[in-house]
This record gives sequence, structure tokens and C-alpha cells, in this order.
Amino acid sequence: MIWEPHYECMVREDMQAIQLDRLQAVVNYVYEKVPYYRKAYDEHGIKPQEITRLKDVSRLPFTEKEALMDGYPFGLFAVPMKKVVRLHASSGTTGKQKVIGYTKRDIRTWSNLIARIASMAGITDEDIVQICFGYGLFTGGFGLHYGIEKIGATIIPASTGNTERQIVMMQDFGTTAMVATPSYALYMAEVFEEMCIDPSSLKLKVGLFGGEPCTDNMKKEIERRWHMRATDNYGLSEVGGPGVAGECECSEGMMHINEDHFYPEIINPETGQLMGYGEVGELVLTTLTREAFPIIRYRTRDLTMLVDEPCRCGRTTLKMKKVVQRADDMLIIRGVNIYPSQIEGVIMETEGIGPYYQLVVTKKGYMDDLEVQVEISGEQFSGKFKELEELEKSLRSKLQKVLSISAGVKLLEPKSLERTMGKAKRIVDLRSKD
Ligand code: DLL
Repeated sequence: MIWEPHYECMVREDMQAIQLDRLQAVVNYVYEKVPYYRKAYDEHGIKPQEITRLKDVSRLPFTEKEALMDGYPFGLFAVPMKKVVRLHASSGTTGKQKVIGYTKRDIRTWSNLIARIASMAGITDEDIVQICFGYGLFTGGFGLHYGIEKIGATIIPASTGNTERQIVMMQDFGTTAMVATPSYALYMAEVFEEMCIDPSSLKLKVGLFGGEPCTDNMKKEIERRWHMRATDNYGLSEVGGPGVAGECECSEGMMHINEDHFYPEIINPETGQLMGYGEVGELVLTTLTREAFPIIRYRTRDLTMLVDEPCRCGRTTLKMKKVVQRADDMLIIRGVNIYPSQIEGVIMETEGIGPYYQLVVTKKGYMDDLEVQVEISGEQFSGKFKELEELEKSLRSKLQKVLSISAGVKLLEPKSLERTMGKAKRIVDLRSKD
């Protein structure tokens, strides 16, 4: 079902007219209400009334995450606190939290956007949906909750934790859809295998996964273990949380962007130059309708590309390719750029290991050293010393081919890496500490 066909199936010219209208309004709004933007635009010598075409957006300066941290906690809010009915926050890896506010209208808009993406994934009022995202400052739990409730599905607000009980609830309550990070879904699969539960005895038909990258191989692994369809959805706290884009039933690895609420651009992450459709670069988002916390040209650091092609589902909105890399996840090892997703690709294609791994980077003298630590999968491996040795050797040579540098390999016993109920932490960079 298409939740808001009027917007989701609009002809391009009409969509662009709405976007321009909203863009002009929001630029005026931030200039008037948020001193940070007034100062930035004055310094750049640009006035809101000079935005007369959509492409003029590129004349505005970018907003970086530092602006949110410098303004901590409420410096970038555009309304007085009396109008703010909810706060969420994202901790990130360094520094202060990024705090986001919502007015009553923002909460209503957000629920609608989630209703759109959940409908895209196939959720209806017949479903029983178990939400296994953390409920709290993280936008995932409450975000998905109110949107799915709007559809009229039955929600089980399970949150994270107590994994065995999660599985019992799935059995007893007849859960038909689950919402989680891909890492937690994999961990849960491991637990129900330990509990000797046959996944096909559950009523699950679809999973809505988001909050972290889910590569094609990981998606296949989830689908294989759970016997259900896995869909992706994308968002980030700074623009309000989940609800930016979601995968429909026919858009394999692509997600429809809610373009009437978020204006997307792709830039070269190094030069900041605009890039075209079909080119991979950094996603930059402008919120077109947020009231409490509008944000203009926010550099997400997520790498993706925009695709403008008709979709069999009937939606006409632009699509973005699934995000598997962040610009700031790139490791530079002995001068070579390496993305964790390249390594994950090799691991997932090698039989007998994964999906759990960790990348440990150290400095030996002046040399960077990368060690790929990966679990042997309990299911398939006999654990004979000779076989392990061969596996290690073949993995090292595959990594050398893909990365063009040599990386160490350490095979770990099954279940030795820490499991997560939220987002997985794959990189341990110890270089500054050496
Ligand atoms: O993770 C919002 C969210 C919650 C989206 C639940 C979808 C579902 P943050 O905690 O601020 O917000 O983290 C945002 O997570 O910049 C991406 O790097 C990553 N991310 C989020 N969704 C995806 C996805 C939420 N589907 C950061 N694929 C973003 C890949 C994702 N990465």
C-alpha cells in the first residue's frame, strides 16, 4: 500500500515546485530564527531572497556536525523551549551529544513519514510488529513506534535486551514483522538457534532494518537465518531520525527518499563539489518541513548515490542506494584508503567464517598494522588445525587482492566477539594510543 500517493507518486515538476516553495520558506525561517544561520549567510554574502531556483541551494554553506556540538544543547533550535515537546540525542563517537528537538507538528510529520516507509516494506493494520530498537534518546524506538501505530498495526514495544524473552514473545504473540538493527537481528538468530527453535515455525514475514549498514551479504544472511524478507530504511538524528528513506517491495537495495521533506544532494566528500545522479559521493540533506530543528545542507558523511528511475511500485520519488560506507569510517593504512565494507565483502563470501568480525588497527614503529579478527562459524567448521591454517592463508591472500596491502588475520572461536543489541562497533583504532 502507498501511504500518501499524492506525494509519493507525484510528477517530477510538481515535486520540484513543492521543494522550491518549502526550501525558500525554510531558508527564510532559519535566517530569521537561528543566529547561527544568519551569521553564516551574512558571512557568505547570501540573502534568503536570492534563492529563486532549486539549484541555488548550492550557494548556501554546508552545516557540519561541529555546529551542533558548538551549539550544545539547544543553540540551533528555531523555536522557544515551550514549543518543544520532545528531545532526542545522538552520542556519536566523539565529543558532545547532538540534541534534536521536535514540536507537536514535527512529531505528526515524523509519524507520517514512518507510516510511509513501513507501508513500503509491506506493513499493514493486520501486522503484529515487534520493535526491538532501544526506546530512549535514540530516535529508532519511538520513531518507528508512532509511525507504525498510525498504520494501525499491533505494536509490541519490546525494546532491546532480554533476547530469549524476545523470541518467546515472537512465538506466543505471533509476531509478523520485526524492527531492529541488522546486528541485533543476527544476534537474535544465534540465540534462537541455541534455543533450538525452527525459524520457519515463527510467523515472521518481514524485518525493517536500519540504523547501521546492512550489506547485501548480511541481508542474505539475515533472510537465510530468519526465513523472512529483510528491508532497509535510513535516517539520522540530525534530520529528525528514521523516515528519510525506505525500501519498497521491489526496489532491491534502493530506498525511496521522502523528497517533499528532505532535499538530497550528493557531493564529492573531498572537494564539496556537487555530483550527478548515479555517482557515489556524500549525501547532504536539507530538511524542508522541520519546525523545532531545521537543518540546511547537513553533511551526513554517508556515502551513497541518487537514482532517478521509474519504480515498479508506482512511487516516483528519487531513490538512494543503500549506505554501506561512511566517509569518516575510511581507514588509511600505510597510505591506502580502506573501507570496512570491502573487508566485510571478503568475509561474507568466505565459507566457514563470519558474520562477526572486528578490525584492529595499531602502529608498529612508524607502520600502520591492520588485523582482521573474525569468528569461525560454529555451524560449518570442524576446527582441525590444518584446515584453520589453510583458511587463514586463503583469507589473507583474498584480502591482499581486494585491499592492495597485506593485513593480518586472526581466526577466533565462535561467539568470542561481543554481541550488540544496537549498532555494531567494527573498528578498534589503537594508533593514537601506541
Ligand atoms: O540511526 C536513525 C535511524 C534509526 C535510522 C533507526 C533508521 C532506523 P543516528 O543514531 O543518528 O540515527 O545514526 C545515524 O547511522 O548517518 C548512518 O551512518 C547510519 N545509518 C542509519 N540508518 C542506516 C542504514 C539513526 N539504513 C547514522 N544504512 C547515519 C546504513 C545507516 N547506515
